[in-house]
Amino acid sequence: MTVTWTSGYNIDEATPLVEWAERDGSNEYANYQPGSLITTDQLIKDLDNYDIVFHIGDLPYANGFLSQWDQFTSQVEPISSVKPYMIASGNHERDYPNSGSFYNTPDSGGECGVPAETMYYVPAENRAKFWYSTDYGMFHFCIADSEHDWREGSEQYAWIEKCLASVDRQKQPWLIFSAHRVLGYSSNDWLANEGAFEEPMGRAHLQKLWQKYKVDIAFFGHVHNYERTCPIYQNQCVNSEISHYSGTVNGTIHVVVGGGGSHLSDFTTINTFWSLYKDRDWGFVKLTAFNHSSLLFEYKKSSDGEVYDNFTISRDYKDVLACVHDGCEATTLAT
Ligand SMILES: [Fe+2]
Ligand SMILES: [Mn+2]
Repeated sequence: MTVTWTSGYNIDEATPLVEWAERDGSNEYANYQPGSLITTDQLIKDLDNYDIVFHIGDLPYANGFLSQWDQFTSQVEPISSVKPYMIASGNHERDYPNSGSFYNTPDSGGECGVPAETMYYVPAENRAKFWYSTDYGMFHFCIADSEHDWREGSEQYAWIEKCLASVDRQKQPWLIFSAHRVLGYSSNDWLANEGAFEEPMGRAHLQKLWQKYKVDIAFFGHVHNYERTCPIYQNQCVNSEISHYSGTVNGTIHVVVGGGGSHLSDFTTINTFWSLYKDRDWGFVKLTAFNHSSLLFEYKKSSDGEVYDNFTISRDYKDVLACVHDGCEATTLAT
């Protein structure tokens, strides 16, 4: 089965590619979404070749203008009418001062998540807390909500641990974590300027869970570009392979896939050792699990639908169970 990922449908105003993002050619509110059409069109073209889509937050950037939701839902309808169209909560769906969002910013224009959680179904226990798990084929997905507190001790942290711990990797060997904001790694310039290469407090709280439960890939958006890291454990690259992983991978691969269409984000000039591939362009990722032991990851540009970055993982169940680094309890033969 195959999964398609993207986040942020919007525009770089400098690009000559397209001038607006409305399918009917009408004027664009805030001229913010032109780049989204090429991503949408590639996904429509490939419709017969994937089973489910994850659009991980910042969908129409309606920011309180509901006509933008009408435009967006119509734009993606050729996809969402025939495939599960799974979303995550982004700052532009949820955040507003004093509304309970983790970030006290006005980014949702007062929507506070209501249109998003009403229009799109997700199997969350409480849709106002937009985190959920779902099994699909050979994948187990834990979709977190970066707009609500995820730190250790929070309700969401307990849920994330429960979600990761509950996977039966004989049935779902491919374990995927995702959230809108970059809680893992990004070489984006503003995150680099803050010195952390992530949202503050992301890794500090969640890395031990990704490690303990052996998350294969963590996907993030919010930063509007594409980037893939080496397999990481405790801030270190733990596998020197770049494109064909076999056996125990040893760490989690982090992917920023935020180039769904919004204005693009620049990378820092700092050389981040864990970064294997960067692209400041619109694009999306396609995951294909051929079976329980073989996975293909492809990053495609929205402009031409061609693959620009890819890797494979080949491994057995025993490789998933293998102890890595300090991940298993220390034992001795003493009785
Ligand atoms: Fe965004
Ligand atoms: Mn965002």
